[in-house]
Amino acid sequence: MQIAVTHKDADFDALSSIVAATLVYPGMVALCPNSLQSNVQQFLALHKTAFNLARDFSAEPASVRKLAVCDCNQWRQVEYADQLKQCVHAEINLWDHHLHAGDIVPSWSCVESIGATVTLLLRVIQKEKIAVSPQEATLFLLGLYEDTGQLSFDRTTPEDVRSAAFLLEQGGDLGLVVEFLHVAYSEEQKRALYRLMRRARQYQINGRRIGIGIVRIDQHVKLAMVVQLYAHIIDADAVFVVFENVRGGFFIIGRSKDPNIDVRIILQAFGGGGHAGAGSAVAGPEAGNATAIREQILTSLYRNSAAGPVVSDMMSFPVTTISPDTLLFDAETIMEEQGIHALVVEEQGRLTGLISLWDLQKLTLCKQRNRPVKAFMRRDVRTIAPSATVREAAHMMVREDIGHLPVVEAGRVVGIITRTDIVKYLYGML
Ligand SMILES: [Mn+2]
Repeated sequence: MQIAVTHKDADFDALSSIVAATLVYPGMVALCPNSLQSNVQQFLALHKTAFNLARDFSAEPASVRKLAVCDCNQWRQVEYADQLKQCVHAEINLWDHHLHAGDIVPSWSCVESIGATVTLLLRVIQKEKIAVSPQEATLFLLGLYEDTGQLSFDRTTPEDVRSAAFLLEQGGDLGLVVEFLHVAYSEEQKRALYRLMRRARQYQINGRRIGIGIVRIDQHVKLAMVVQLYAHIIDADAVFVVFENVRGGFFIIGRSKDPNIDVRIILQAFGGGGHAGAGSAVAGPEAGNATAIREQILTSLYRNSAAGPVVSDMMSFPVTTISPDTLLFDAETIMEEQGIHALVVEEQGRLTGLISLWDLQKLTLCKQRNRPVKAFMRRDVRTIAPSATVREAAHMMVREDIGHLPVVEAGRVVGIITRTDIVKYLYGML
């Protein structure tokens, strides 16, 4: 007897992984958890017979030779954990993309930082040329798309994307994938979202936009989707929502799309877990009140979200400056000679304007170039402090569509940061 198991409240990656395990290990049975996420449940209602799933654990524990544990590494997350632990003759193979150590001790494991657990199993399926039916391909695609945010999340790897291509070749149906990934929000979810939008506060922490909300709930609601949508609407780098139930318990959900904000580390303080990008924690009344939890999250965010490089690390220095009386013709010559695209205009050591090559190129008549810079320069120049993060500079440039930001400290221009610097930063070339 060989069994594939996964975590309770199974999502598509969990279900995909145990079904894929039955392909990788001939003779293995996938033990489907009783608790499934609602869209997984709807998908299975339609595809009940397409997969070889066992719905309850009926094997004699001593007869189990192999256990493939997929997409989780903690016994408390696995249904039938008590019976499974009695499978003393079973060799445990662990397939997972959660890197923190759990209490399930495998004799063999394939644990990697990758978008979806199913990608790890698909590696074997492709290598061994194991046949995949269109229904299986559709399910695997759902797992892959759900866990990678349709191949957009930070931890998505080139191999995840290649696996998606492979699954399409096997007849995976994108129409079904889209249908089951986007399930309609229930009335309760909508109410929770309205309440969250009204109550949540936004913070700027080390140049990042963080939303933190406290919401009281009086009934069972699938909250992860609500938090996801909230994060999307406010365009936050990270969000944390403390849900408080009538019995004084707390359910905290965190989401982050910033590689420097690790949700798992922040929620560990409340006994939670998950990924760097998504996690949750359940806390009892001993955690205090919701406001105290919010304060603790904020403290932890200030401490744990690395500020990243600052403007002074990458600004150009020294800055070539000209006076407002410099002729435009001369300004253009200076830029050409120095290979720069903008000049800072200063008068008695004070920033008074900025002129860019782009501005000059708009002047078509030659005689206009005999006029002083002050006739054409921009006077409403946005500046940034040397201690600001490069991220803040990037936001400002994108928001205001500007190519050059003079770096100003105590009223003096100490450097300049350009669009090219920002692009280099965004692409990690520094
Ligand atoms: Mn997963």
